[in-house]
Amino acid sequence: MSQPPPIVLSFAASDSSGGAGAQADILTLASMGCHPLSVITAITIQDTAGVDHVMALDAEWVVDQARAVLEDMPVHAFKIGMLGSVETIAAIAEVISDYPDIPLVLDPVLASGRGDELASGSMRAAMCELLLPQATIITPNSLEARQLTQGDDEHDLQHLAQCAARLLQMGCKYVLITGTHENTLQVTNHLYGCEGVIRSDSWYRLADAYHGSGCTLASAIAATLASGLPIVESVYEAQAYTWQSLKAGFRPGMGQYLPDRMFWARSEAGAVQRTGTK
Ligand code: PXL
Repeated sequence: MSQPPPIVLSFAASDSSGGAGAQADILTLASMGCHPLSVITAITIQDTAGVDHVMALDAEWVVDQARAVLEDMPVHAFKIGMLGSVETIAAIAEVISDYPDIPLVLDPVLASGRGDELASGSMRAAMCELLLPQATIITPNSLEARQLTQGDDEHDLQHLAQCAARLLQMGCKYVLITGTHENTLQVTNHLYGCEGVIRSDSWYRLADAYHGSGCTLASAIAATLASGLPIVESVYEAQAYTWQSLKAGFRPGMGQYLPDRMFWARSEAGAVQRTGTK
């Protein structure tokens, strides 16, 4: 019998467009050969153009979903995305503190691609205080990295290396800052550890704006860590997977493009070869 799939627990909000959030995590994790466990933190009403409403679930419901599956199955990695409320952040922090050996990928979701706020100032503070110190890796884009580190001392923290150093000081082990929002020809992503930059990868800049690219990247890191890859390779493999899913992206509605996380299932090599119908 083949090996059972690694199990990854995603804490995320439902995205009715299927582009980001829990749906993005489930698609990515399944596409990368993992079994996704899904703890819903909030429900959004949204389409491919943006988020209209958010309803956070009671923290108790979030905890009960997590405890039920954690007591039943071995989990090989955690991935945390959009959180819904300060109470939920505190509750999740307490749950995961019981599992210090499970790698944790934290995607600090602050806003949608359209700019809709998805985390208040107090949620941002709670995330930094309670979740960041437990994270194996945090995956902000450059805007989020600046927002998470700004304003708490006299230094100019605009420089991304300084942002990374500050995030590492706050207690996570690694920081991957993505460069989509920087004014550069290619998109360059930097992985930082306590010794400074560990790897930098540049990718051909695709023309379109995608919804759910950050969730895809963070879930892909969780999938590769769950499969046992060391962090440096995990981050590369996850970027390569994400870039391919963006390149295969499609525009199902009137707003943004969505990554196709199942690109391989429709490629010539990966597609099921039909040999005839009965
Ligand atoms: O891409 C960040 C994100 C995460 N989770 C949910 C979202 C978004 C962005 O819109 O809606 C549910």
